[in-house]
Amino acid sequence: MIRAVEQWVEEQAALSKPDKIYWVQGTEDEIRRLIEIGISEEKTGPHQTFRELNHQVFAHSYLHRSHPNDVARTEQLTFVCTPKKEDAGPNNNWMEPKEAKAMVSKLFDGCMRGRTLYVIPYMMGNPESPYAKPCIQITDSIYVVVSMYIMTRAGRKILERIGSSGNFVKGLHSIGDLDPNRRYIMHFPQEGLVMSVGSGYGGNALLGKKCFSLRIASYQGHQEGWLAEHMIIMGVEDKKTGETMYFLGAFPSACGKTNLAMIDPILEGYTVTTLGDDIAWINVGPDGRLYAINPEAGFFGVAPGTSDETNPQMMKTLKSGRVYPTLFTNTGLDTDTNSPWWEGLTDRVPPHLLDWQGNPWNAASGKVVAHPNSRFTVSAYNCPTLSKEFDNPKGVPISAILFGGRRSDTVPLVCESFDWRHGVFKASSLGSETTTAAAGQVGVVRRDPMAMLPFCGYNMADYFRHWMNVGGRLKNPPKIFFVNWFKKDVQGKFIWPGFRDNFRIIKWMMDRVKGTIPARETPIGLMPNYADLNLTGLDISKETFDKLFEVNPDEWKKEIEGIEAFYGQFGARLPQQLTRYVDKLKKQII
Ligand code: SAT
Ligand code: MN
Repeated sequence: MIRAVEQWVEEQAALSKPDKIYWVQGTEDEIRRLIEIGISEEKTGPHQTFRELNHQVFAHSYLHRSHPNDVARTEQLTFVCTPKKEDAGPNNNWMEPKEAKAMVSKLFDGCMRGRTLYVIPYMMGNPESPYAKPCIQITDSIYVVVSMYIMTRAGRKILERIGSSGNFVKGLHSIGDLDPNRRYIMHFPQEGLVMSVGSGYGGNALLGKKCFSLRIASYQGHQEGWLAEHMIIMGVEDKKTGETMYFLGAFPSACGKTNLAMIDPILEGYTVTTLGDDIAWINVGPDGRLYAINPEAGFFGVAPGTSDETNPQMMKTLKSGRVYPTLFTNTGLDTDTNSPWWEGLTDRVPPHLLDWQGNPWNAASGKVVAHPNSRFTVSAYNCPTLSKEFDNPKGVPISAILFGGRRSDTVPLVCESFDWRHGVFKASSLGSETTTAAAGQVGVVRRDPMAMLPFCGYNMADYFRHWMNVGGRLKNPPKIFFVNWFKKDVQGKFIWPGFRDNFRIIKWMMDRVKGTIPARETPIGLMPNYADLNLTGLDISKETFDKLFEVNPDEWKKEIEGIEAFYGQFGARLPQQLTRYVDKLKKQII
């Protein structure tokens, strides 16, 4: 019955030559057994280990320590392999598919000798949803299997959904020997195939995440008329009317995306519900509105900086342990309590800590306790603010899309685009500062369109055109807003308090969506009037407000140069509309 899947698995097993093949069932018993195998591996091997943590502190939680060279995504080793180079675009590393396959196949040849090959049937999205997609991942890592349980809907029942068809996305993964010289993450969008070798890290190894749900899915969305985006999904309920408005939000990393998805509103009368913190699949519904689902079923978030202050809902999520285990990867360990610790978790640094590599830590070393990219992997169903619409097969109707970046100048606190097309122009030229490193050094602005630069599985010029086309099919397009929580004053201090106060901006957007307040027109978009932004309890004078919403011609001159340089690499493939927007802006501002 499941011929196509079995045949593919057999072929991969013939290549990688495992000792055993194990088909993942998806039962709780099974997870427990796999975790136990992982715990015993800790004693025998250096990698892929689980250590049981104190369930009193973080219920049902385990610590995993990775190889020290395998702690993040490796963009330079990530390829999009299309027959023609131009189809991958200047935004991707490219290799010819046959050549790429031949090269990685050598690395897969015999790589699972002495190991078990796990077959994980899984679904991105609720299996009931017409927008969900079935997949098979093969891996030789128990850490990856358990992570996929948490992050996706995994188990044998997905095989029935696939039936005898060959209609599933294929992911072949091996941790290989973890040598960065033999590490490749290869995407074959035309075949719906990912081959990843040499890394056990989330974005490289949980192939349902960035590899499939963004790179392959964005390609499929381009073919099929939908969008796969690097976005949070959140609902804001007005307690008085009981109505909920749904937002999407795209931000490059380190801009507080996960915190926003779980924001605790500073204004009375509203409840925020969470639907997703990383990826959204967006379709045009039968009524001509945009509908979004979260293809994932868990959160893979950065641990450092997460605390009861910055994200109390996430802390509750991590402590819940209700559904599935919770994994901590590369955090430190408080040996007195046998619980994870990371910078920012508590003000008081526990007296006895092991660092993320398991070595005793002392403050004098000047080293970090947790790796800056240490992570938690936790089921979305443990989140107390999870929306009751989370599993709605149709998704939720979207009223507004937010785009954001980290900019110390130029970009105002919030700005509404004139319409969908103008919003696409602004999102396609979105910039964000790389973190401000040494003293005095200003962050470098990197263009990161729609926060998708590392995740778009095809030429971004075509992607911009696709965004324009999707808008053309909408009867009721969402409003598009641009936010920048990170503007700084001359002393280099953040002007806007951020965190919970960001809800004030959300409230302004809600009023704009409802059409209850006017906005001020500027060359770059629509901005709030002082009287319409609820600033009660904040010390924001009219002067400060004006600074937050300033459109400075010198700054914008530089911005336009940056946009033109970025657009230049797409040549004639870039939609002309985009250059027309730049030209218009130039005339108005400079
Ligand atoms: O790529 S991951 O999803 O693992 C984390 C990230 O956003 O960089
Ligand atoms: Mn992400």
